[in-house]
Amino acid sequence: MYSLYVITDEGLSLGRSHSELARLACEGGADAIQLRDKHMCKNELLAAAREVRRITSLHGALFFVNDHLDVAVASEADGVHLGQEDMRLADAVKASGRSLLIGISAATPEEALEAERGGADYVGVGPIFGTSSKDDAGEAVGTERIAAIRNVIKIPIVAIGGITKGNVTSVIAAGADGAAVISAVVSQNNVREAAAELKAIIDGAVRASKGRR
Ligand code: TZP
Ligand code: MG
Repeated sequence: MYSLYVITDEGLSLGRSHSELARLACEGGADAIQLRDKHMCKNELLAAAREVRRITSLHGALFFVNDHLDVAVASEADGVHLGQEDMRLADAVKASGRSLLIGISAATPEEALEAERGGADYVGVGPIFGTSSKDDAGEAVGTERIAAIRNVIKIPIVAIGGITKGNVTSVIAAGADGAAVISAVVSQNNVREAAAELKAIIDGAVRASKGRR
């Protein structure tokens, strides 16, 4: 459900739009797309969200809106992704009338447990590795943090931050259910192929980790 989760960011996309990125990533096999835009006004964001909704529906991929619950509802997204400084989970659960999936960024086992208890559908854990895609991402927490969080929660863990073809296997082996990426897909010349390669590696790593359990 969350094995390859691609976050669209037009600032890192070599000029490609959210909807183009979503189409190419879905063609490459992305399971979920998150629309992330810190610059657009609400109306522009909603228009982009409606396009990404149409594309993700065609491909059977989940669609999340970053930060904006109202845009998620208005575009009929599957869910919203909220950071620790965004609308609080309890308020989001109430405001969405339980009609949206809710993902929460959690950097520590405490935050992850609080998210699970509050009804979150998954947690985004990171930054696992160093990243220049988010200015305020903070210190890399390493794959050990995934294992520590896996020990205390049951809901899916989507690891994020600096994840590439070269290190994604270690993230899944540590207990993540999937990986969320910007640059490893969105900034590549061939977005479709980058998504397909990453997806194949993740699926192989998930099969291997299930075999070990
Ligand atoms: N949240 C934590 S790290 C990050 C976000 C949005 C950026 C991930 O981008 P990349 O290019 O996959 O490191
Ligand atoms: Mg946010």
